[in-house]
Amino acid sequence: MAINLKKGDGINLTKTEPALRNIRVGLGWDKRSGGGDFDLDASVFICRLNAANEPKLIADEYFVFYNNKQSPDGSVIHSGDNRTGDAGGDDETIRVSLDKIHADAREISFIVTIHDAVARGQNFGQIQNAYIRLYDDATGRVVAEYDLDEMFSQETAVQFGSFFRQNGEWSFKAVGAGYRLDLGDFVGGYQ
Ligand SMILES: [Ca+2]
Ligand SMILES: [Ca+2]
Repeated sequence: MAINLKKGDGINLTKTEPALRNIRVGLGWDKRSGGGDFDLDASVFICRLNAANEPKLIADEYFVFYNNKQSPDGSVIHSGDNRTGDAGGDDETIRVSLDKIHADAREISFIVTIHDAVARGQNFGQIQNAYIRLYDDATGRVVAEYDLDEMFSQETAVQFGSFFRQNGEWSFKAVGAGYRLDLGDFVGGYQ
């Protein structure tokens, strides 16, 4: 059964999902009738740890987003930019093959942002049916999900969660931290 995550929840899937190797992260949202367009973006940061144990991008190309749809190691593939969320189901997806990830990678973090949120005066609370889900890509089963419009109504960015590698083993930790930031702020922090 999928775990419905609450704000700030931390869950460790190492024990409950030991077989997870191929993951899909799905971001979905719908336009409000009569409202303007909302452009949500799903992004991934594939990081090593620096001397201070902080996650930093292995290289700029390991930031996977709408303008860089595949990591150089081929482990992370983005479906491409969706600017309206018009269709049903997942509007943007990111696939991750844990077995292909660069040997130096220790952390893979997933972020959702609203494009131009400040300029457009937007936040998640104005969007309909916004969610982010973690699937087992082999079976399509939902492992965990956040309801973004209810949980993060005042915010413009959410750190969904991260995969961590320790001693060769990957685990996923949901973070569920909301921010009033844009994508550029996150990129600065991971460089
Ligand atoms: Ca988008
Ligand atoms: Ca949609």
